[in-house]
Amino acid sequence: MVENGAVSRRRMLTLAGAGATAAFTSAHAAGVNFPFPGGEGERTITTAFPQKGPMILQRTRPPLLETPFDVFDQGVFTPNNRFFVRWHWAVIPTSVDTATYRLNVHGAVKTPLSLSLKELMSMPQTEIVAVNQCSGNSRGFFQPRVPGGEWGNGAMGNARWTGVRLKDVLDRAGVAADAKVVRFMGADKAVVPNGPRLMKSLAVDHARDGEVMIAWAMNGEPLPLLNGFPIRVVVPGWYATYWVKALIDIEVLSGADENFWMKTAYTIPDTPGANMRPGQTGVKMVPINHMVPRSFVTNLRDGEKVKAGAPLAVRGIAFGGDSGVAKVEVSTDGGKTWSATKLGADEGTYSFRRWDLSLPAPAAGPLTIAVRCTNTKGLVQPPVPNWNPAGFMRNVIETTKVTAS
Ligand SMILES: Nc1nc2c(c(=O)[nH]1)N[C@H]1C(S)=C(S)[C@@H](COP(=O)(O)O)O[C@H]1N2
Ligand SMILES: [Mo]
Repeated sequence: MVENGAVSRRRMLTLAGAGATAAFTSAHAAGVNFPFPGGEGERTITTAFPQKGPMILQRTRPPLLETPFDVFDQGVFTPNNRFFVRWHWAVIPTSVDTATYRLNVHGAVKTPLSLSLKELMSMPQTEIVAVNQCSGNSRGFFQPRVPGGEWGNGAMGNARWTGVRLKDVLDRAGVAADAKVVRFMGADKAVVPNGPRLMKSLAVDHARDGEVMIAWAMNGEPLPLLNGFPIRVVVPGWYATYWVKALIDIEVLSGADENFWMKTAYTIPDTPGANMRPGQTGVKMVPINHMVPRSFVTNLRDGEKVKAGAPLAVRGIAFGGDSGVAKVEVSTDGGKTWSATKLGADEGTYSFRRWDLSLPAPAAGPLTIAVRCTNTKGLVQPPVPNWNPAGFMRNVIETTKVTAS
């Protein structure tokens, strides 16, 4: 698939046609249950979804699949077949005809477009590495609990995205001078009559920043069907809700977008860290937007036994959110002192970054390892978890509790 670092357009279209007709069989869980890391409930590993390896099953219709956390220890790029999956409505594309597929661009533009995949893919190509993270990643850890997909920490993934700049597509259509926002819609549909189809929008200037893109490949391969084949929006540094999959429609609006998915769903308190008190009223809500820094230990799990009296290798991943990773530090004394870790290769501002540290030999007994990331804008992970009713934007300093013996 990769020729001179770029995905071959012809191969993509050929392979994609074949891969995409892989129809769904009804998904059955493989029957391995394990407890939710937060303590409550049980989760199941499934291998029943097309183009996906073992995934944590959150919901079958629509598919909500979480990446098992050990995958993040294997490298900073999340393999396509282990990349998490989230859809809002159950009527999702189960096959795609790449020959007749069209992306329509209309609204406040000079020339409305109806682009075939071939036309889109013959435009100048661009690539970016970026983390796709659900707004509700880690929601299952919120206290008090909140309703929604009870994700652990695996509703995120990092990939190299290949496609075209949204700016180039918009310039081809010629955005009107009075345009305010650019709205995206996918091919999925509501199951209930009048259910609002998922639509998300970005301010025109953001949509035209040259980073926001329409991707047809991730990690050098066509997008898996469940991750938005054949094309999806990629908004580096912003939460995944804007990364509209199976993109078929772009509408340029001259006014604000007041559709359900912008005005009602996916809003956060307009406060530092999107934080408020349970039950607090009169809080101003705004659409969720850019991501915040996070970091995780990936080679040790809560409850694991480690060797006392020998240096302890700790490693993991971090990301800066809407900027790069400036530093990642570890504390084993409850946050009194922090040790700098060694950062791995820089794959780009919006990518996962590997970190490594050799801890001095622990004495026998319990050991709590805390890790925190500071991004290049100077924002650091907070020691206290945030709370909001939708369970969005968790980025508290995470801890891993092990026992040395
Ligand atoms: N068409 C479409 N795109 C969508 C959604 C959806 O329901 N429909 N959900 C969004 C949300 S909330 C998330 S978290 C991401 C998940 O991307 P993934 O399934 O590729 O991991 O897709 C986004 N794009
Ligand atoms: Mo999401």
